[in-house]
Amino acid sequence: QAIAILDSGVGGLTVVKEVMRQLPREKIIYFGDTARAPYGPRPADEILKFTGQIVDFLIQFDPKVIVIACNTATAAALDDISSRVNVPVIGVIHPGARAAISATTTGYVGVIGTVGTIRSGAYTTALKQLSPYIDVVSLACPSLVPIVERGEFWSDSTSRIIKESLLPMRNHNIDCLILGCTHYPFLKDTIQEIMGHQVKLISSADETARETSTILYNKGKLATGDTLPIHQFYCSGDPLLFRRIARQWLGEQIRNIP
Ligand code: DGN
Repeated sequence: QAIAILDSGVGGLTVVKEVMRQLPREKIIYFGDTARAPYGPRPADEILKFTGQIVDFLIQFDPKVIVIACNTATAAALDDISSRVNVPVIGVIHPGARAAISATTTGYVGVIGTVGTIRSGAYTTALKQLSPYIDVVSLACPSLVPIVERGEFWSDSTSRIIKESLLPMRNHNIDCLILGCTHYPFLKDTIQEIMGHQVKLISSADETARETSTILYNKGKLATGDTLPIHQFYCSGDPLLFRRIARQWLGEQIRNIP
């Protein structure tokens, strides 16, 4: 049985990488809805519908856990999906919020994400549940996902777009910034440079992989055995572009994408 991981596109590969690192024996089946990305600007009911379709596809593989490695889809669909499938479903927002709470020392936390994630207020709710006195500054950065989906991580225009997007966040005295979109770790170095090194960047990938591991452990479902798994990757859009980005991010481990 595999761990099923989904995203609107290539962003969930940031979670895949961390799951591979923490759980190297687990087989992963990934679906990136690259043909319909970005989800960020779409209405919540459409995101719910798309996420449901992907889960219907992944459930055929009889996964032992489903990871919604997309903040936008987590905000719109986690509760609905959890209530209708018989497998544990993990989102990325609570793990991200937990990681930020343990990282902040001043209690001033920034969150960047898609329009859908920021509009949902899901991070503010999750952070305040964990620590009521936390101050949260949220900012939607809709221009960043398309850059990542095109695989343009390092151009001058990419840096300019990131800089312009983050400008309002730089006026706040935050000590950590949640990358509240699984696409953003692809742009981490530039984001870090623009925000300054006093700001700690939080990606939910690490904590999400840990939660996956805990759930599998508690259910007695951690993979055993010595053979390394062969992962499977699916996308709904251009497979060559997907493969290029996945290879760049994950390295040789995905050499055999068909
Ligand atoms: N990776 C998705 C997220 O974490 O929100 C990006 C959503 C999108 O498609 N814009």
